[in-house]
Amino acid sequence: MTALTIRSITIRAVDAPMDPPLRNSLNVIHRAPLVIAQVQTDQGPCGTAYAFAYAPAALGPLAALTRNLGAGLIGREVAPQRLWDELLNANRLLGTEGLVMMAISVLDMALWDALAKGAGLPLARLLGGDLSPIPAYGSLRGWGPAMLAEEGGRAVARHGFRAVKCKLGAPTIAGDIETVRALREAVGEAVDILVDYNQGLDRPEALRRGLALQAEGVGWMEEPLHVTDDAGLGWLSAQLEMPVQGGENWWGVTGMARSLTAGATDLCMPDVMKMGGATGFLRGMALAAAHRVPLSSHIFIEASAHLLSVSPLRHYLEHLDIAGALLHAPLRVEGGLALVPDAPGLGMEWDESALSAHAADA
Ligand code: SMN
Ligand code: MG
Repeated sequence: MTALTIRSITIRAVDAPMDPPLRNSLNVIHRAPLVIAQVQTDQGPCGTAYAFAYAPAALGPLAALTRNLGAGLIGREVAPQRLWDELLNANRLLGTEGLVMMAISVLDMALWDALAKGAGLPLARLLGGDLSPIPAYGSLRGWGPAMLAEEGGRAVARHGFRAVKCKLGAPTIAGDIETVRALREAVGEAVDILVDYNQGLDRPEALRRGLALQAEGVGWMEEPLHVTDDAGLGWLSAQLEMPVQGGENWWGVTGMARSLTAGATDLCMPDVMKMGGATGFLRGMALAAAHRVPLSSHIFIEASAHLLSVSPLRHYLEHLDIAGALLHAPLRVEGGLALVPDAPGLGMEWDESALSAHAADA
């Protein structure tokens, strides 16, 4: 295969509705502000990927930063691992967390997409994996017993999930238990229930709620404490038989290494955007395997499906689709398994009319 070189990089911003909205104990996310990168090569293949800016206020700055960093790559070979190291090193003084890492990630994923398209292979195959379907769980968007029971029952019936995840963090333990029982009633005994606190508890409350949830047979307790409280998370996991899950807010391999070394979590679920794209995620998967910590993904279902196909200690793909409405063919899940698309690259084809309908100035 001849080398690909970067001719141009186009950055677009879209601000689509999050439908239905994502609710958790802290807020409701109504919008999906996405930055979309397109890497056009001189040889023809064009790679693409997206980043999730989270807040509309961050959309313009993230698009501008991605555009500016991308401008420095024009004329270079599509060599994502080499360019990743260069970008990280070049931004050491600015700092490589937050928007900087998010911008590097979306460029990195688009470069990998171009490389795999150039090779005529799905990314999973380019990385040495295969297209075996990946176990997925349904990540629910609602809040409270009634909404979650309805959504959970529908998700299991539609996609055949063997596990579903809901957000917790009601004012009292009784409120959380009520939610878990309503969901159990809707999904049945055979489906694992996973719960997510989005860093909302303090240590004593996390232990109290953890013991109560464990008695309900909950499969994991996600982000019970602040992401930086490695000592507290390690302490909690030693008290509970139910696994403590976390990692979606680790920044890069360095952030992940710090928590894993501290024994802060039984299970992990790094986020491909906060890890630094496919390159950062690949390095993180090796780190998790060395620590013997099973690894799941966090949102970004399209890239994660390919990456999990080469994960040594693969657990679950989180199925929470934030870009599907903008694609011709969203990632499919059947019988609780995510199907890795048999198409070159990541297998994402944008629906240009949907992108235009939600285009944002940035
Ligand atoms: C989550 C966080 C941010 C965006 C979407 C979802 C959540 C999860 O913590 O684990 O799904
Ligand atoms: Mg979470």
